[in-house]
Amino acid sequence: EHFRAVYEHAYPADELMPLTCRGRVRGQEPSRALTQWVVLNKTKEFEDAVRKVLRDVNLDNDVVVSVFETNIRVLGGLLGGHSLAIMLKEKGEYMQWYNDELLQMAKQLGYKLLPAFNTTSGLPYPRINLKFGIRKPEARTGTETDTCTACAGTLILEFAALSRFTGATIFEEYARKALDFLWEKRQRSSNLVGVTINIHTGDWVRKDSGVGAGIDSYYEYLLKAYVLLGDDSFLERFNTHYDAIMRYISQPPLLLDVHIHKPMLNARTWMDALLAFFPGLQVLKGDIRPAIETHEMLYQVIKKHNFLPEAFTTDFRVHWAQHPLRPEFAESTYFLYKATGDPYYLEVGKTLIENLNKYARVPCGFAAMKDVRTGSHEDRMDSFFLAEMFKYLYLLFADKEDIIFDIEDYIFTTEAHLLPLWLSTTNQSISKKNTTSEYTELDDSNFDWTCPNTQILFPNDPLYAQSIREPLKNVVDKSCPRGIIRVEESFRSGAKPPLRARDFMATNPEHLEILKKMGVSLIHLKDGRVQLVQHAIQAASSIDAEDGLRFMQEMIELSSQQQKEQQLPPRAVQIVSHPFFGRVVLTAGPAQFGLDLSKHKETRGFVASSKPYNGCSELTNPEAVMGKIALIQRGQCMFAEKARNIQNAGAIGGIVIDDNEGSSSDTAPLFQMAGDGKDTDDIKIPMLFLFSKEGSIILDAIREYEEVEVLLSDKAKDRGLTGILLYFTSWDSGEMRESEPSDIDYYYHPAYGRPHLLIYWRSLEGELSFSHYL
Ligand code: DMJ
Repeated sequence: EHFRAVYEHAYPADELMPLTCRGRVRGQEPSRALTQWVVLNKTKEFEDAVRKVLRDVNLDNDVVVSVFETNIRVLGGLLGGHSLAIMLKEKGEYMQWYNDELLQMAKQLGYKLLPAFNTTSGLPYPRINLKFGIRKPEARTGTETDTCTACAGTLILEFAALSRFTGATIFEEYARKALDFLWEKRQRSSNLVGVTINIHTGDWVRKDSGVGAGIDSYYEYLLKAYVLLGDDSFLERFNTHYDAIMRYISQPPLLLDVHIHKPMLNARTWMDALLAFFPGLQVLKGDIRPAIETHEMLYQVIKKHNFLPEAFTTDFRVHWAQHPLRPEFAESTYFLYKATGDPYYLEVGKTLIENLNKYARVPCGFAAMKDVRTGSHEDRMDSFFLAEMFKYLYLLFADKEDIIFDIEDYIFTTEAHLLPLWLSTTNQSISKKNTTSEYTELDDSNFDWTCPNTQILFPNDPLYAQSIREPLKNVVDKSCPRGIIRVEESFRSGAKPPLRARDFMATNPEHLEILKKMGVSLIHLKDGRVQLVQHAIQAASSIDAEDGLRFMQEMIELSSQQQKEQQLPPRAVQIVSHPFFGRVVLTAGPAQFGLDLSKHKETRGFVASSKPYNGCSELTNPEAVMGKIALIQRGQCMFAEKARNIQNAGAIGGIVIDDNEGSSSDTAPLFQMAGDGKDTDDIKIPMLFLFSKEGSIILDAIREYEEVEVLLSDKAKDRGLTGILLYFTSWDSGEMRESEPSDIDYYYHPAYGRPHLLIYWRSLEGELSFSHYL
């Protein structure tokens, strides 16, 4: 019925807008939901749908698309359609006219994606223009430097299938090269990967690591590439990562992001909905126990909020309230049911369907939830709802006889398209990289429940899964703060925590151990500060939980005291030269020494980088900074020393740029650059501090325009504009919503001939989904 609704109201647009009963168009891309017809045993409808795709689809549109999404949704859809078309043709009744047309279209699309791989690393650019490719001015893309790990690591199934179906080896080669590069770049001591990576240098841009947004399907594709292609190196890589995931990220029943360099430290206190696919992957791996535990925890979150919120905290409160009808939980439910045969999972499926009907169903389809708390809707129904959610829910309840082919002969792509396993023995001409030497034997205690098949794993013990779920029965409800009265009493009694806030050092392993016991997690922020969060549920005992609360109380008092001492009005660095003309104003921190900009006239001048860049010794390029505002990097010596060195070289001011990659005034409070404890009256020039994100705007501007003039002042000078107000609109939903400041990157692009700033807003999946021209 709902497939028909899509055709009736939306076709040939990409997706249905279920509230307004219209089609959502981004380009005439092929239907992304072909395979469903066959799975649902609607063979005739499948045949019609294929004909429509062949008749109406044009792949040569001037549209910038995500390489990742186009691969998993469009290329995967075409290949899945082709796989089932040839299966049906062979059966002799349907699709007799079919002559590999979908495959030809897939090949055409594959070639269109290849220019994205033109990087030294072999990692693809995140986006490509289907008509103009990349980097040409008309392409409007190709300036990106970063991509997400999943974006670069979720290609091998579709690309290898394309190569093996067609004999054109290039696709599989490119996908393998990207995977090889990611594997090389894994953090060697933790064996984890970060969320985003620079496609040119291979440096990790976001060094947090989990199994959800931005990484998820990289892991999925390593294991599935082994299944589809039979190449041991993929399994070895997967097992190495899996061991690291189970060691650091899996904190049953939670899966919590950590830092790749400091994997014992949590990077967040919330989880995202995308990680709900992980129990399903664990089933494929054969590690059933943690799969049951995490799935059970997620199910309780769903029962509490009706849907899995886009993100939820470790005490199961809503963190991001949207729910775009994501299918991951249904996917895991299906695989767990297959593995255990426990009818409990049918009940789970029933609840999912009831909630969808009750809260998301609208006359034209199912609408995404804008806010699971209020039940409000968004006018969108993503293609994954049909491609994945419907398929997994149908398959959960389907008997073997309901499906006209043997689903065990296929592997599900991340978008639930089906690729035949016989591809493993077809056109195997791709040379495999020998990684065996790098593979070290693992402690396989994590794999106790490993089993090589997805048949019913515990036929003789139907209560097995239940016995694992039982202790977790109330995990979500239990997480509400407990023992408040007792804690207050013990506060009154004046008891002290085992570690005093004023003594705490984030680098002391013993302190970290105590923190862990008290249920306090340490989160390293991008700007180098640390954030502490306590969850009583994670403490070793209720006494430890109380100690944790006392410690946090002390910490709050201590930091509010420190903040009072540090409060300062921000200063500004304004770029005034062509083509910015004062429109870019960067928030800056003042110094406790040098010219006080709040009392004196602002300082205006061209900028020049000092040599050495840290400004910690006499400058070797005084002629370059003379009469200019010197740029100096933070670190290695006192701020005052830097100021003296640039002043001696003749600079009229200085800007210190943070050496902490990714720091920004959006996310970190400004601070005052302190003196060196001595008399700093000799420093006469003004000094300002910029976090790295703001600093790189100036550095990028120098790279592109060479001559960059700035104004250092106590506030932005009015040049017709008092500042820049930005609204971020979701490409997908058209809705305005707040994005996290750290999700925003700034780029200058000279190719358009007029001054502007591109701002990319990363979606949850790490996709660069929006740009704005000023
Ligand atoms: C799907 O498009 C894919 O499963 C992808 O790997 C991540 N999640 C979305 C749906 O939520």
